Order: sequence, then structure tokens, then C-alpha cells
Amino acid sequence: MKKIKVVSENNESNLNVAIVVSRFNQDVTSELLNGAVNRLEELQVDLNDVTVVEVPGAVEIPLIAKKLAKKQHYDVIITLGAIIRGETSHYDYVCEMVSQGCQKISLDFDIPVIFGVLTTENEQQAWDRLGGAHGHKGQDAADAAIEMHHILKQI
Ligand code: INI
Repeated sequence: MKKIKVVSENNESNLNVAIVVSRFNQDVTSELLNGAVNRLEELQVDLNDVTVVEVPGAVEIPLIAKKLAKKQHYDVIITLGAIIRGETSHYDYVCEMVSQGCQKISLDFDIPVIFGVLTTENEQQAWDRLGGAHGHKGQDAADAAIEMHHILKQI
């Protein structure tokens, strides 16, 4: 059995990263962004090679991710957002649109589109995933981006 070994050089210079972050529930999404950017920096990604695009809400993420993918300039795209359930079924539509949209772009354009969009029942569950009991999903998104980049380079 041959196993693909993921080698991280711990120096990710020349890695072009695009981050699409939504403003809806902005307290949460700014913390996602901080976590992702700090982690990229820790991994030696040159922040001059990181482009951040803000959009109004999670529904708007896929179109911008698609435009960025089409440029063929970025190695990975990280999407960040916070969808928090309200009293109506709107939550379900938003979740479906953004998740399916991101997956489609990844497969259509052969580029990792990391899904750092929180989908939670309430705001507390979101904070629990931003340095609380469930780690930090912004950092996790950055880690997943780097790992996917290395896997793709090796297959
Ligand atoms: N957008 C979010 O990013 N999170 C939410 O929780 C949310 N809710 O609950 O409504 C939300 N709605 C806005 C949506 O993403 C679009 O911006 C809007 O529908 C305009 O297209």
C-alpha cells in the first residue's frame, strides 16, 4: 500500500491564499478571520500573498469564491462565515446555498475551498468554536488549507 505523505515545509512562501469572509454576525466572523490569518502567519505564509474579500452574508460567499477561483492565481480559498439559527427556516436555505456552492466551486475549478462557515443553533455554540471547548475553527480552516495544498502538490 502506498500512502501519500503530507510534507509541510513550515515555510509556505509563494502560497497565494484568498479568504472570503461574510459580515453577517460580524463579531463571530471577525474572530474567525483573526484566527485564520494568525495561523497562516504562524505557518510562515507571507501575508502580502493573502487577499481578504468581505461579503455581506454567507449566501454571497460562493459567487466571490468562484470569481477568485477563475483567476487561477490562488492556491487555496478559505471561506469564513457564521450562520446562526433564527426563528424561521431561512437558516436552512442559507446553509444549503453556501455549502453546496463552495463544494461545487472546489470540484469545478480543482481548488481547495475550505469551508470555515459555522452553522450553529445559537451564538454560544459559535463562540465555543472560537477558542472555547471546540477549538478554533478559523485556525482549523487555515490548517486545512495548507494541508490540502500539500496533498494536491503530491498526487
Ligand atoms: N447570513 C449569514 O451569513 N448568517 C446568517 O445567520 C444569516 N441569517 O440567519 O439570515 C444570513 N443571512 C443573510 C444572507 O446570507 C444574505 O446575505 C441575504 O439573504 C442577501 O442575499
